[in-house]
Amino acid sequence: MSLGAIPGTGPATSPLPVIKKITARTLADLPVDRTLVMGILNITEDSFSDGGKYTNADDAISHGLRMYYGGADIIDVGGESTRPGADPVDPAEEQKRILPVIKALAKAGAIISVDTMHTSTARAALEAGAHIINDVSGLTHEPDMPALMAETGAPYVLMHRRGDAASMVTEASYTDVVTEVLAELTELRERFIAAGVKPEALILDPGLGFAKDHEHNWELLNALDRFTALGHRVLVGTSRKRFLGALLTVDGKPAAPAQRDAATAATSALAAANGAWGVRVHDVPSSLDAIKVARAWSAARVPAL
Ligand code: PMM
Repeated sequence: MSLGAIPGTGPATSPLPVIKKITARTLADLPVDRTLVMGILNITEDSFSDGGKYTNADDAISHGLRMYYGGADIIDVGGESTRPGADPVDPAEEQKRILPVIKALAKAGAIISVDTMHTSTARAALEAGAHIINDVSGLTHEPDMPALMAETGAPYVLMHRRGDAASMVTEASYTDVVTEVLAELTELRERFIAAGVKPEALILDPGLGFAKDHEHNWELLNALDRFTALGHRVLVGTSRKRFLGALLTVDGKPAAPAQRDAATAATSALAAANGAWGVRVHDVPSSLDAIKVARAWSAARVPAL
């Protein structure tokens, strides 16, 4: 799909000769009465679930628009795989992959987060129309990130991770994973606040699968209330991850990534019921439905006599 074919950005794509007016949305337009759904758009060769599917800009834009018009509140655009063992991507290459896609999606009115560990990419993405920076590095990568976020004031996802893509598997060692992840995130949060970032701009993420084994992920999910108690918005990323594949093992074989969406939707409903601000998912409609169910369920609560 070319840029001109995006509804509202060129001649009408419907039979009616009407040019739909797009008003650029802001974060203030996001719903506040339910958990938000962030649709994943990886423009990478090697992400574990969708690597290689959207490597050209037109395919990536089409998929981003599909998620946006399918109800995604935020589109999370990434140009570097974060899976264990992934090869690093040069920021110039990362920007070549993501900037045209960010510009097109922003023009269509989408709210965009950008999955990057690089300050130069974060800055360029915000200038291209992105709204949120989603940094999975746990500040292990570029120490200038707090200064950039203080300067721009943009919301920032502060995710917990130990080590880097090469070392994080061996760093998944904890005595009490919940207490240790909370303590490490709190320490990182203080570095952002000391640099001048407003607390309300910080979105915390326990970083499921990043230096965590399957049991760690379940324990962290079970303790979401301890993360929300820190007073920040909390984002949760379970989508299609290996711990769900392992849970769904049949005949000794873990379920393939594409067969993990129902389990992902179940975690979205539970995350919503436990106060998550957002869930980051590959399949938007199933998580959106699951969140609506969770919301209807808790809205019907009547005080006990
Ligand atoms: N997981 C992945 C990538 N980015 N960002 C946040 N904030 N939280 C996550 O859990 C997270 C992330 C890995 O999944 P992918 O390879 O399917 O994108």
